Amino acid sequence: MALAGREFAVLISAALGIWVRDGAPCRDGHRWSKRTEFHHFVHENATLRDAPRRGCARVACALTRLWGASMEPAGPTRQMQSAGLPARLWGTTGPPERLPVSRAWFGLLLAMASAAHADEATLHDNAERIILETDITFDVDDVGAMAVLHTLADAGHVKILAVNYNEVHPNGAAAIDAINTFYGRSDIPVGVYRGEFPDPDASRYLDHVATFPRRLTADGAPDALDVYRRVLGDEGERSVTIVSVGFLNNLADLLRAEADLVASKVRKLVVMGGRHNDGFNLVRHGLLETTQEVIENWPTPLAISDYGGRVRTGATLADTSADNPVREAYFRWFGGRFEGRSSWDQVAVLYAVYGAGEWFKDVASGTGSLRNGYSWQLKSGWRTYVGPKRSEEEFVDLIERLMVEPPRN
Ligand SMILES: [Ca+2]
Repeated sequence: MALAGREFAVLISAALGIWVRDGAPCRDGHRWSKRTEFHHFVHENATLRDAPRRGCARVACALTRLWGASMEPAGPTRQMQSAGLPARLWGTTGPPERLPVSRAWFGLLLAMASAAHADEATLHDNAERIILETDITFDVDDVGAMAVLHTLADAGHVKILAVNYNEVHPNGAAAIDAINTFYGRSDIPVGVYRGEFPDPDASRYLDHVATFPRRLTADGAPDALDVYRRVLGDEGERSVTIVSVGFLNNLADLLRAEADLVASKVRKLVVMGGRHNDGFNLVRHGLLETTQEVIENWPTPLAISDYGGRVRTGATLADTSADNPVREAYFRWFGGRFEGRSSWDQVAVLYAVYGAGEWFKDVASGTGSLRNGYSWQLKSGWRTYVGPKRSEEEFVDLIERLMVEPPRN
């Protein structure tokens, strides 16, 4: 990279320093500073409020990462890539070292010359393609999981293909659609379960969230199986990750009807449920045998995730805007105040997007079991269990930030 010589870089830095001035407001409330928060600008590339600068930052981020791998193998860029997470997710571990200024400024120059905006489709080329299965009704961490997914979609790390609902509350699909709409994605398909479902749960928040702007009517959502057929049919071979943070009834229907479609299009399934003797997602509403059927026969790798009970998040939603349905859900769930709630579902979503790495490890020895005595052997690349690699405090910080980040658009 002889062209990115020091003198040239200093010259460009000076020019860009005038354009992207110190103190420019970022969406997360920070002020950008060339000296102290360069990483904040380049790698937290969706934070600047100003759209042209934000677009340039995204392109610069990609260029810097591309060059960073070859120019400085041991540098912080490599560390970020191995983590697989945006810099904002480093949380309480502190920011990484600042990037070499010459390299990063040179990236900015080319970004300005080539494009003012990064196209969303381009951002999604390498994004994890996710379908969320949620029982968003009783507990509120499903809402937090949706917020996390949307923020990661804003960062270009996720493409949300569909959200399917496996409970039967009449306002469940409407509330899901209201959350999607708040984040600017009212086009996401929402499918619902329409089979037998004994003892459905009441909800403290769905009726309230459903009053927020949305596209769907309360009973206008298609069957979840139809959504799976259509969405999976359009996707590439073994390209889709399904993350279930609720019951497995929709997935059992899918498996019975379209096993070949699952085997060909799904890459992995992540299930939020207890590894041993689960008492909620894997057993309630008469679904214990259904759960066994899915775990026994699912034709792709399947990971069980049950971490997050003491990772309490959502309290700082109080500081977000009143038009935020995620804020409303947590407010109603706590009976008119803001507190932190367990984050089982957000953790499962994070693992679904990033897999084993800086934050998680795959446990592939031992067993898992259900309350009916069925047990399965853990095996690398087939049936695994999600183990956390960071502290509860680090998970709280990470998830809290992702949940309160305002929508990009
Ligand atoms: Ca849930």
